[in-house]
Amino acid sequence: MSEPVQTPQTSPAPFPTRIFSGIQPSGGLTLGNYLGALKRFVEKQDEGIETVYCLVDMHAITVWQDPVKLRHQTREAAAGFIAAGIDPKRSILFNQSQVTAHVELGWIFNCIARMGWMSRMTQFKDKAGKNSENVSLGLFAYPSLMAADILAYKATHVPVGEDQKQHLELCRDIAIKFNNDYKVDFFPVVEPVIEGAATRVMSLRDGTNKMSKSDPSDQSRINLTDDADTIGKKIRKAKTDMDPLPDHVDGLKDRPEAKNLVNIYAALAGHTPAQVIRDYAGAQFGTFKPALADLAVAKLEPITTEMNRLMKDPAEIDRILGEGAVRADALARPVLEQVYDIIGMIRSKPF
Ligand code: AQP
Repeated sequence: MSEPVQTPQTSPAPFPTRIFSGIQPSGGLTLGNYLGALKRFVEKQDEGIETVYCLVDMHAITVWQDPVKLRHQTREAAAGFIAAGIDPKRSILFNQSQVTAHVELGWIFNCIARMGWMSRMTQFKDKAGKNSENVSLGLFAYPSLMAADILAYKATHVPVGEDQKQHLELCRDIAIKFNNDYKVDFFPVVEPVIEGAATRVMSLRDGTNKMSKSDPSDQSRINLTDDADTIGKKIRKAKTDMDPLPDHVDGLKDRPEAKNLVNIYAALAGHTPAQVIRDYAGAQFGTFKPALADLAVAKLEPITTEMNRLMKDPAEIDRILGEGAVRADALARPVLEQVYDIIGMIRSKPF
């Protein structure tokens, strides 16, 4: 039996609103990453909230990454963020390995989190599959490093897709247990921000599986680097059933592929799924898929074009990430030093 999560002895002190989120550069960014996370990152930045965004390369290596590809994917993801609207002057944008506070706090959280909590993480179970004896220890500890990413900035809100909800609950448990164990109101209890019509974009080949950058089938996803022709082909070939679209959203209930395409349309158009159904009630996929493909191309092509332009100057991307890392470090290091003090570590090294 793992230790139960205690309720805080005192309620956490009010913390100023700060957003943190991250994406793993473990492949090219997908439409799922864009609609579930990146689009929301831009909206939060544009609302004028303090935003800290991270390419979590240390998380990416919890499964094998080819070093040359990892470096390319990290730059490409940074280009994707900027092309989608992240302004590195208004948001802090950096890669995780350049700010060592993440792994230092991650280790401390490994000593706070309980084995039982980690064993219940469905993402670990999904990724480990039948091979759990053979996956990295880092994959098991992934959620405590994720908690460190967030809490190193005392972030209060974390925009994510639906799949990250359980990890954020664990982040809350870690913050509560730390505050309780050390009798402090030090870490905020974060709120997940899971918004929009496509919080869980599904595979184009199987409406019951999440669209994922590491899915072996490229046909299962739309990549932010796909050109108009490829996007059109992937949507036209997307798995669907034989029925026309229903005249009410309830009619999508047992039709995962149809529901996925309607949700994608809604999220891209900034509508609700009900509005999409109103416009396309009774339409065959032969009509709906080309309309979705046109919309996807119209929304994604400007991002892809800008990403390609940015990728021509990798040194500039590295400069932006380095500058972001300096700003991130300035926020995270004092938090970590306070943590060392709270937990009783001697910090006497002259600087
Ligand atoms: N299909 C999705 N629908 C909605 N949101 C999604 N996200 C990922 N896939 C979808 C959101 O994107 C953010 C970054 O995810 P991540 O890269 O840290 O890890 P992930 O969730 O494991 O994403 P992938 O694409 O499936 O990566 P791999 O294949 O490497 O594991 C998160 O906010 C996530 O919710």
